[in-house]
Amino acid sequence: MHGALPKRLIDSAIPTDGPRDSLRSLITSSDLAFAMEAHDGLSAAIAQRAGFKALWASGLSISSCLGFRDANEASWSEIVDVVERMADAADIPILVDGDSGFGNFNNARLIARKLRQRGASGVCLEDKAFPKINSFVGDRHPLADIDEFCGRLKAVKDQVPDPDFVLIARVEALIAGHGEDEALARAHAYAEAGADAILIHSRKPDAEEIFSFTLGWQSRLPVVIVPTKYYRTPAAEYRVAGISMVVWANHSMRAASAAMRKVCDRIIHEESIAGIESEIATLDELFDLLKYQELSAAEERYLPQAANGVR
Ligand code: SPV
Ligand code: MG
Repeated sequence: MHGALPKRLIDSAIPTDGPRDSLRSLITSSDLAFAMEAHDGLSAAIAQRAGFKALWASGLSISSCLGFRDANEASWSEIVDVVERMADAADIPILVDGDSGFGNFNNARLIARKLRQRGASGVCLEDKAFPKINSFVGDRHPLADIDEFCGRLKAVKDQVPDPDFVLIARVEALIAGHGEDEALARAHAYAEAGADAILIHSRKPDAEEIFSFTLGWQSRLPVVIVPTKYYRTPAAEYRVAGISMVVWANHSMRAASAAMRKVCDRIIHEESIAGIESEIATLDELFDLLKYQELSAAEERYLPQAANGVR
């Protein structure tokens, strides 16, 4: 099913290949959907080329690539700028990790509006205070007051009423060690506040607490998960549990980091780039991903022959 495309996607600098599923249709469909992490234009283009139908603009990955820690060290405007590069380089919907909203209701609604303007199809807000710290770091994960967090969600909904912009409420109760009852109570409150879906996060090595949550939740709203720590669970089990979307949250960034480390180690030791040439992306592959052929075609069409160096 093809939903209406956000205007920004239609205006994308690089011509699109045709209509895409909207983020809302991916999340509400009965099929399990997958969102692939991206952190810049190139990783977005690669994920689209691989066949992913949605992107996760990961706070951890974007921060890491900017040399920041995932602790709100990157500013909201830096995140928005990266999302814009992703939206220009790929024309599949982008779900943005909005952390805890960069402050109170006012900051949350501002970043949501800016993300929408710059090409995002949705934002995920987590029920923590500002500044947050990545959910896998340490044990101190104080949760936001439920009513105050509901205010953030309502403010985003009021500020961006666009039905093509999806608001996901991320429940961190399991991460903070408060258990399933607290997680369910929070998820119900966020549904009342207008969230379109719930992201339930866990850092256990298996998916048991996720499946227990989905049993209690009874599909009141679509459920999104991030199986970074319980990575051995097969996707088939998520289908059985009625989960709507799986986010592969940081794997392009971690793959790039490992590849860069290896190539740097090789080059410094070998004092040569000859040995790694066959192991890295060719320049033609990059030119293809970023559609250089479109630029050549555009030059033919728009650039006077003389200005093009042709006499
Ligand atoms: C991210 O990708 O930044 C996330 C997911 O928020 S996690 O790192 O699992 O918290
Ligand atoms: Mg994050």
